[in-house]
Amino acid sequence: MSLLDQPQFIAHQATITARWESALEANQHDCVVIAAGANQNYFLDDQAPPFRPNPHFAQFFPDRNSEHCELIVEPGAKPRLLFYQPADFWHMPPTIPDWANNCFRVETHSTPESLTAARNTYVQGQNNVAHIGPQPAASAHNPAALIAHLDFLRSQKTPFEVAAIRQATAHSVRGHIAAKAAFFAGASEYDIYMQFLAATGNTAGELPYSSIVALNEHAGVLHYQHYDQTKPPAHLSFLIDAGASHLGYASDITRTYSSDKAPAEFAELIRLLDIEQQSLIDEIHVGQPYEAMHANMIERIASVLITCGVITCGLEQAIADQVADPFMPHGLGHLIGLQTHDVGGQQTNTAGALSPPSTRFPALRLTRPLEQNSVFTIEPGIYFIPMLLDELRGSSAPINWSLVDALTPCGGIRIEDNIWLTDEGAVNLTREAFNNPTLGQQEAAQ
Ligand SMILES: [Mn+2]
Repeated sequence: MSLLDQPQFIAHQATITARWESALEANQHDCVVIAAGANQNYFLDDQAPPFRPNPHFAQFFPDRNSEHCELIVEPGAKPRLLFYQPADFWHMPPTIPDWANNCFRVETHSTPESLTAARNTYVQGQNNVAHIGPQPAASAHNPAALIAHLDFLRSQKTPFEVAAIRQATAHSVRGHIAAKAAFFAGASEYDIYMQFLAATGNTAGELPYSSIVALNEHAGVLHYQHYDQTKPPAHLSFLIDAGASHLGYASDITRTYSSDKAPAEFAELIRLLDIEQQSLIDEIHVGQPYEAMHANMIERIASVLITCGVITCGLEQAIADQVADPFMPHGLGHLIGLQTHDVGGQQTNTAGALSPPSTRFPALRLTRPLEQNSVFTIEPGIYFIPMLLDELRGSSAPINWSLVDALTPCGGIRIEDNIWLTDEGAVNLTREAFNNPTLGQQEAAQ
């Protein structure tokens, strides 16, 4: 049964409606118009990328077939859905899903003009109407204070949202299993990507972010963006950072593999990083400051690099001198949900106060203490990036350069899981799916 037909979806609607009501009250808006938005063509072209609705709209209406639709949320009343259903023989016009009638007062419009006229009638006489959406609006367009309020609350996932992320994780894990097999069969990056995509059940346009499919030294490019159709002379290493989506919710998963052609130290680094990542996840609890976890992971990485002979001094000195920092130039993780890098990660309250990361970890997207029912990634990495490491060559840095040179053709390592934090501790949604890859298949078929 689809998640949208389950009682938890009705409960989700009630929760987010209540959030909007409190946010509207706190910011003195009588009501809000939330527009799904409309696609924009490429410059001088009649083609557009796949449509992604305004995430504030998608949280109520998790269906991409919602271009030009609008919601009106007004405290004390069932939200109103103005559904856009054009008479169009070029495209398949969207139909109102059955579940929508349980959640909204639904009405259909066949032209944008009729929809706009109806909306203006409904909000007439209301004070300080907020409009949230990509297209310009007459009044209170995307008020920052209102959006900050909602962004802060978005970190707390409803049971429906956790279930959707769980399904998205299951889809992605099926792709990862197919991709791993393709790597060990000697496929090109392009062919591995195709195997990944086919196994997820997503179209490319539904993926939450561009998959990173990197062989050998390409694994050392943090956001490597190509899919090489040529097989490399040898398959040393494989890094895949690729998620899938379900009902608009994202998963974000990374795995790294070593072949027997890579130096033995590379496989050992993967094995030890995996142990440290899981050990860190075991310690996660509500209230923990995320930046402290990042610092803790850097210490663990220093220890791993010493064990494998990359760092040549003792642990105390490696920590004091921050020797491991250039091997992990990225953040430990981020919130995830309707957006791959979900909003509010550096916010400390509904008023929009920010806590930026320290200058030592500028790439960290998540700095607020971890809360119950948040979903976030834990994704440590060990990279051999010449641009970063070459700055240290010739210095007294305690680094075994000949080993670095031997490992650089393997690029780098990242291991990324999606974590749901409950009052009883961390639930690792990603490991759960790898342990049961048929999870979510029934849902995917719908
Ligand atoms: Mn990530």
